[in-house]
Amino acid sequence: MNFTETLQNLTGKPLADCTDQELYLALLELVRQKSADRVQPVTGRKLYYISAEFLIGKLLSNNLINLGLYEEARDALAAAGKRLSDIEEVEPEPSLGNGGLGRLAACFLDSLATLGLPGDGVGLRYHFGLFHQSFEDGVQNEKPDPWLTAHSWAEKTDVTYPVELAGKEYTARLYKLAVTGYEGRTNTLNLFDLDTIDESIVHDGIAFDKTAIDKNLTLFLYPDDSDEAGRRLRVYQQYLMVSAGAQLILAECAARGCSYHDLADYAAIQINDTHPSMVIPELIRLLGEKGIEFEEAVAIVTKTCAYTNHTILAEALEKWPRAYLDAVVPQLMPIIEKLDALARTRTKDESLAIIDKDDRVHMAHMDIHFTHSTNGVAALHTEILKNSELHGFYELYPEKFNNKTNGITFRRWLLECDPRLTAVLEQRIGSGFRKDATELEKLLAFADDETVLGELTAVKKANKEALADWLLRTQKVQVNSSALFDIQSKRLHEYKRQQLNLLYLIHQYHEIKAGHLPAVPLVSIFGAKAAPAYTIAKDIIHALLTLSKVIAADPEVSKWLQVVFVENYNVTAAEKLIPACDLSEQISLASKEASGTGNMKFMLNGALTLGTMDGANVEISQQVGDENIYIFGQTSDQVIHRYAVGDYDPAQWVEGDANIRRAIDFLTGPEMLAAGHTENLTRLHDELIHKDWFQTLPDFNAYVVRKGQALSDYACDPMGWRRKCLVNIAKAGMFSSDRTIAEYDRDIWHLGK
Ligand code: DL6
Repeated sequence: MNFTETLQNLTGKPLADCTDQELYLALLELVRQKSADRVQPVTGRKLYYISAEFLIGKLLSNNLINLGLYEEARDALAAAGKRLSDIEEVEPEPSLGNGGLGRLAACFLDSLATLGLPGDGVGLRYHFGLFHQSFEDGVQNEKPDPWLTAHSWAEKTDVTYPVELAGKEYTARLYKLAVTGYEGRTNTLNLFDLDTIDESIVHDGIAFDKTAIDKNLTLFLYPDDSDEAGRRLRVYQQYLMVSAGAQLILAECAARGCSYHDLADYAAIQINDTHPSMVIPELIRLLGEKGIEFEEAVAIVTKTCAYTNHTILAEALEKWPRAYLDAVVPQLMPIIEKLDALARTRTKDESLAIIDKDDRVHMAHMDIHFTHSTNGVAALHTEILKNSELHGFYELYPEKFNNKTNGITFRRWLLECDPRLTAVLEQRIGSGFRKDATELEKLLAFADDETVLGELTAVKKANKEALADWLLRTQKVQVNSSALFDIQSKRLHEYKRQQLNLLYLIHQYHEIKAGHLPAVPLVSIFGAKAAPAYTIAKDIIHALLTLSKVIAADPEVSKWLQVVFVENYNVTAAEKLIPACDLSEQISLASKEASGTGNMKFMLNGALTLGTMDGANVEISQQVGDENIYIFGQTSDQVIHRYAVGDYDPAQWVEGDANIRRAIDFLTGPEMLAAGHTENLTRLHDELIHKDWFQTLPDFNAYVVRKGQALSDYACDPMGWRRKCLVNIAKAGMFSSDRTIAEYDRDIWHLGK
């Protein structure tokens, strides 16, 4: 049976007579059948990657590519007058993640399955994901982002586990989502939910009764935690995930012959950030129920579990008030107390305790004491953990610390999102890079080949035009596709410094008004969601949207400069933006971005990085060499020193620098106030002058100069620019998540053995 006939069997009618929805469902079913054929038995150790986030994105095209069906499907549909791209649009995107942490988890699942390794995800089946972002009157608005339909990728099972929350028993139901590897095996993403969730309790955007646990528990990822009920709700969610997950792990291992004493021979558990940390005491508790004594259970769990740290931001390292845990998970508190006592026998250093003197439970501390591995996610990040943030732990357990530089799956971030570039690469260097990313280096042989450089230029042009069409269709924004596309897309956070870019744009506005025209017109594109309770982040969004209006209304400036803020930035939007980017903004305050993975995606798609020496930017610059990246700003040592001295006073920078003062004062000047809201703009203005916690101002001038250099290189030396792009693509191989996963397996998991 050929592909058309197979699909027709599923739709029950000629493809030409089907709606896109019917074709989508038929393809979904086909993928299900084909991926089921690739499920393999598990022998030896299997990985369970527990994570609050799995930012999987739309799955149809990714699955078709991984199963080797993409071209056949596209051609069969085209023969019936249908377009696969239209059918892709039918699929709702699950917004089960917030940013890099969740997308990393999704890339890891792809690589595990591609490498043929047994490794499943464990998480929650949020009904409305993070939230859907729209802009109204220049302000971020939040709404639910539903993705669950009658026929979803996540299939309901009969498997349930009891979970006790605040003394009451709830029933966690397992949903399974097939994870297809590229020419690999099929693994599973296990997502837990309650049958009692009531979506109708959500009102006025994303508000709901935070105390109705049976109805609200899995409605949203990261529910607002600005009040106590919200914070407790996060504890409820985390325990549902780890308790159901731990029960699943023990049941699966037992079914394969595990006696529980030998759990570490059957399971490797990776704790992705601190959200799943309670899996440690929960496993100890469950092993106790199986008759295993505390000391032995601790040893088993330590051997089985490993922890990944994804941030040095103290506020993101969770510390739960003991009272919350007493209320929500009283069954765990005696175990956590015993773990705290045990940890205290290993060190007298109070700052390494699990329960501190203010009765807060430090989840990361529990992870480090009671897992066998703690890893950072980029070389610099791991060094900072070892030398400063977690130095005491490093002294206590030097053997536990290791680095695993993040990576991205090239199936989604090259093959799927940039078919034009993929075609050029295949024509020039063959298709080996699909499975062995280091083969991209073969492209270096064409670094001086004007034909190939011309092909790369044509790809970028076509991708920029495609993005321009998409922006027009979805955002009602018209952009000049012959301008330089400069993109900063990532979570909105002060440490990522979208505000630095904002100040640059204001500076450019003034320069253009003064007749100092840039080397090339610039379209500056942003994509970012701000946490609903993060006031300053929302003020930054407002300032950018307001500036965008001010510039658009000024014909003198708008010929040269345009600011576009994409609504509801998600994986689908990223797949449009990244292939079309010329200049990738990676401008976090050095030392604060653990790794970044957007930086890798942009590089792979032939954008040049404008960045600080932070996170994986450091390794990118080592790969491509100084001449193929635009680095600026303070080093992490300088930043850490400035924090340590504690004398940073932004007001002095404002007073001492006319350009900085002009840019900051513009925020509350007449043009902006006429177009925006005084309250938001004034708050941001004051924050920058009086706090500027992430040291925007000391990096301002260096940023302006370096960006000016990039613009002028782009305009004055197009071949030189394209050559740099080629080097970036060729050197991206090290950032494949296949490499990352192979390292985790080699050093931490030892899967299948
Ligand atoms: O490791 C994945 C990703 C890194 O690439 C980012 O640099 C890092 O910010 C992110 N971490 C988090 C955790 N919380 N915070 N902040 O999202 O992890």
